[in-house]
Amino acid sequence: MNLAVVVKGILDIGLQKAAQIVRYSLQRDRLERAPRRKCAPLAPGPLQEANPIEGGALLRFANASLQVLFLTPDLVRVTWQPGVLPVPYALARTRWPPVEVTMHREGKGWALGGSSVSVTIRDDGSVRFYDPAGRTLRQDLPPERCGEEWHLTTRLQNHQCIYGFGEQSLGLNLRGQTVTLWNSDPLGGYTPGTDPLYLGVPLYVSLQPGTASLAFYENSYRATVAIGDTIAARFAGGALRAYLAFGPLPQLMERYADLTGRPALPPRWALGFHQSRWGYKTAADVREVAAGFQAHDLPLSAIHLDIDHMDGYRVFTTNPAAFPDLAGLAAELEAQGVRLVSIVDCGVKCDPHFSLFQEGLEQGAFSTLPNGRPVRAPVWPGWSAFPDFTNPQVRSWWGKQYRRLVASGIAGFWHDMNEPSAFTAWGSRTLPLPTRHAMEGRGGDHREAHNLYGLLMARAAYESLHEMYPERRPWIVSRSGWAGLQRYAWNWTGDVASTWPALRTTISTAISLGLSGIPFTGPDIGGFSGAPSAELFLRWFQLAVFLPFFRSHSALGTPRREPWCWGEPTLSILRDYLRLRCRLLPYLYTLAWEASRTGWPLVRPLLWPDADDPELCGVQDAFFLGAALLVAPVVEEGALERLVRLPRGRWHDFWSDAVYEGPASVHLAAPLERIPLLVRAGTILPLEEDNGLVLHLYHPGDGEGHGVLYSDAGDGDGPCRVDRFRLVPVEDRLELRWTADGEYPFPYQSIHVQVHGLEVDELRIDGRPQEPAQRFAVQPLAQVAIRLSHDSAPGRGAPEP
Ligand code: MIG
Repeated sequence: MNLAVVVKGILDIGLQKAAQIVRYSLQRDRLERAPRRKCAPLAPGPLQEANPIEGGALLRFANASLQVLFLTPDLVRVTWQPGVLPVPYALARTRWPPVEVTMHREGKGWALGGSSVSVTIRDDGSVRFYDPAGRTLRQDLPPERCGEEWHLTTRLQNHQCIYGFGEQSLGLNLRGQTVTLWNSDPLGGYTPGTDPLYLGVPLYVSLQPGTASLAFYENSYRATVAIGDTIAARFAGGALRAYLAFGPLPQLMERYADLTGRPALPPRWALGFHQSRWGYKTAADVREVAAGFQAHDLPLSAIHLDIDHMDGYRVFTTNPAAFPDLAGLAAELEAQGVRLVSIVDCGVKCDPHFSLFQEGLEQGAFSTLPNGRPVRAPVWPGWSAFPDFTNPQVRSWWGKQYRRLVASGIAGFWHDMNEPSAFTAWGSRTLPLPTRHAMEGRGGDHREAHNLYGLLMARAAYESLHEMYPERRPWIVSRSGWAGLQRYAWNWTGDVASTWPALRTTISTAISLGLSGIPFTGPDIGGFSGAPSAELFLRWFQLAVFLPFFRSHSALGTPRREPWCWGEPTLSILRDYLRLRCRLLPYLYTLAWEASRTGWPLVRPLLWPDADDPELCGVQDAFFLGAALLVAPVVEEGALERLVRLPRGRWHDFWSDAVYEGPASVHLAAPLERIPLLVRAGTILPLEEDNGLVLHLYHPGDGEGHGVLYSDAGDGDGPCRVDRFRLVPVEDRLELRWTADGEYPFPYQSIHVQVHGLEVDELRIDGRPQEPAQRFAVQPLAQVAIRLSHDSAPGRGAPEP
C-alpha cells in the first residue's frame, strides 16, 4: 500500500468517502478471496485426429483442440480450446468468404496450404507459418493450459522489432519488456515504465527486413506478455484465439481494420485545438477562457468541462448554480466557433433521489455481485453503481442519457474512469473480479468483462448518438478501451506526469496506439499532474500540433497554463503553433479520411514505409505524420538543436527548404520557436493559408510526386470530394495533374501553388504561358507545367551542358 497516495486521497476526498474506500477495499478482498491453486502446465498432448473444414482444419489433441481458419489468404485465425470463446466485441466483421486451403500430411504433422501463407501443425501442437518461398514467418511452441490459463510462446529472431499493445509507456520497440493487459488507472502523474495503463490492446506487429506480421489475441482476460528472445503470452482465462496477418506494415493495418473496424471519420472541428482544465467550475470561468483566446487572437475549437461542472458528481447533470444556462453558454461559444465537450464518468451515484440511479435499479442496469445485488464502489460521487455495458439494453438506456447534454449544446463527450476505476485504499482499483456481467446474455464475470468496459461504454454512446442525431458524427474521447475502440471513439493518454521523460514517452505511446488500430490520440499538453516550465510546455505543445488529438489539460490545483499565462515570448510562439495547426487542417483532415478507409494511423513509426532499415527500429523520438511529414520534436531540456535519423530518400526542411539525402543522421537547428520538421520529396502538401488553399509542391527528384485533399461539410455524411494531385516529370518539365471525384464543391476561393526545391524557369497554366514565379494563383483542376532551370534540381549532380 502506498501511504502517500492514501493520505492524499483522504485529503482530496474527505473522511466520509475515505471510510467508503476502506470498506470497499475490505469487501473486494473478501469477494476475491479464493484458494490459490498451483497449476501444472499441460501441453496439448498427442494429436488424435485431424480433419479439414472449409477454409482450414480442426485438430483434436489429447488435452486440447485447435481450429485453424483462413479468413483471407493473408489472415489466419487460430483457436485453442478449452475455454469460453470470446463475444466478438472487438470485431467489425465475422463473416468471410471461404478461402481455398489444401491439407496434407507432412512429416510429423499436417500442412495447410493457402496462396500466400501456409501453416504446419506438428503432432505436438507446435504451429508454424511460412511464406510461399518457404521462409518461416512465425513459430509457436505447443501452448500450455494451466488451470484456466493459456500460455503461448512464440519464437523471435534477433532483428525482430516488436511494436504495439495499445497504450503503453514502455518504449516503442518492446523487446526486453513485459506488458500487462489489464486496463488500470495508474494514479497520479504516470512516468515512463508504468504498466499497465488505461487502454491495453492484445496486439503487436513484428517487423524485420523482408517480413512483417501482426498478431491480435482476441482474449479480454488479464494477460502478461514477456517480450525477450520469445514472446510469452499468458492469459488468465478464455479460449486462446489469435488472428495472424502477414505482409507489409500498411497492408497489416488494413487487414486489422477489416477485422476490427476502421476509425470513424471525426467532425472536422475535433482536429482543432481543445482547451481543458480540471477546475473550470462555473460558466464565468468558461467565458473567461474563451474571452482570453479571443483577446489574444488564439484560434480555439473546444473547451472541456471536467467533473466540476456536474451536480455533486452525478453523471449527465450540471450544477445549476454554476451553470444556470448551459444552452445559452453553448450558443454564445458556438457563435465564436468554440464547442463545449462534457466529461461523462461511468459510475452512477447511489442516491435514491437521483433519477438515473433509480431508473438503473428498476431496469437492472447495473453490474451485480454473485448475490444478485448491484455492486457498488466509491468514486467521485461516493458510492456508485456501474452500468453493465455488456448488456445491449443497458447500452441503449445509457446512450439515451446523452440527449439532455446534446440538447444543452454539448458537442462532444469525454469518457473518464471507465477502466472501470474505483477508489481503493489498497490492492486492485476496479470492481471485484466475481462481479457478474451479461456478456450479451451468455453471462460472464469481471475477469472477462473488465478490459471491455471502456470499449462498450463508447459503443453505447456512439450507437445512440448516431441514431439520435444521424446528421452529426458522434465525437467521443475515451480514457479506456480495447481492440475496436476506433469504431467509436478517440483516446487521450491520461494522467501523464509533467516531466521531460513523460514528454518523450508521448511519442511512442501515440505510435503504439496507432499501430493497435487506435489512431486518434494525444496527451495532456504539459503533462497532467504538475507544473511544467514554459520550455517544457512549449516543446510539448509543438509536438502535439502534429498529433491527432491536440488538447491542453491539467489537474486540479496545478498552476494555470492557458497560453497567455506564460507571458512573452512563449505566448507568441504558442500563437504561431496554433496557427500552424490551422494551416495543417486540410492535410490532417485528409489523413483522418484516409484512416477511416484504410485503418492507417496518422502517426507512424519511421519504419512504416520501409521496414528494411534495421537502424530505424528503435527510433522513438521522431515519427511520420501521414506520408509527407517527418516530425522530430525536441525532447531534451535546453536543447536548441537535435540529431535526426533520416530514412532513405530526399527530405526538405519545412522551415528553410534545405535539402537532405537519407539514409543519414543530420543535426537540425531547433531554437525555441522551431520544431524540426521535414517534408518528403515529391510531396504535394495542402495547407490552409491566407484564407485560401496553398498547394506546396516539393520537387520529386526523378520520381513522381503525390498529394490528396479530402473535403466535405466537416460533419454529417453529406457529399464529399477527393482531389488528387500528381507531379510527373516529363522531359525538362514537371507537370502538375489535378483530378477530382465527388459532388462536394471545391471549398476554397483562392488557390495558390508554391514551389519548393526548384527554380521555376518557365510556367504554363492550362497551356497558357505565365510569368514564372515560385508562388502563383491557379483555378480548381488547373494543369500546370513548370520548366526546371537546369541547376535547380538539388542533388542531381552537375548541370547539363
Ligand atoms: O480521478 O475528472 O484522467 O483527465 O481531469 C481523476 C478529473 C479523475 C482523471 C482524468 C483527468 C480528469 C480527472 N479524472
